[in-house]
Amino acid sequence: MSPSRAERSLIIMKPDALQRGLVGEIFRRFERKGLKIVGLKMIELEDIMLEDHYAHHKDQPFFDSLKKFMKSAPVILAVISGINAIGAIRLIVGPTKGYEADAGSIRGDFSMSGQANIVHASDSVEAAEREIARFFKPDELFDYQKPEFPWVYSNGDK
Ligand code: 3AN
Repeated sequence: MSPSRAERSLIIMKPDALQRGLVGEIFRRFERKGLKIVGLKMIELEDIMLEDHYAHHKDQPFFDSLKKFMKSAPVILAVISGINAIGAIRLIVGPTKGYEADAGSIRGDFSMSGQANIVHASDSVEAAEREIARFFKPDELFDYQKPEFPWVYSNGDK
């Protein structure tokens, strides 16, 4: 796969993002970067979704607490697209533990926690496509042109 292919990432704005009024701030950071919102919804997560989404953590001691936290308020799900979007979004989000994340990243600026860390972002193209399919039907995802596109990318990026 070419490293410069357009990619999509599943973003989850976690219960702490909603409770702390950070939803607009998070979207602002993705939008001003030049990324494109192509899907959006608000849901309450259920155990079955979380057991699938966090299957890699099912044997961890924090798994029950993680599920409880993720169900403690609704979440906002977004699909965000762009060339090289997966890596770019992970940098904007920062590493898992907020207290270790660089200032300037979402977790670095707003989280002191390993669990309440504001936002989930897909960590690979394969994971992203799996995660998007878990939460969005094909007709809930949109394809549209943004006039700023030629100013965000240059020919070499495509
Ligand atoms: P990331 O969200 O940075 O990709 P993962 O996939 O390792 O990190 O972890 C998924 C979620 O599980 C984290 N966002 C966090 O909410 C929770 N989590 C991970 N590690 C811990 C931990 N040591 N204690 C509590 N919760 C954790």
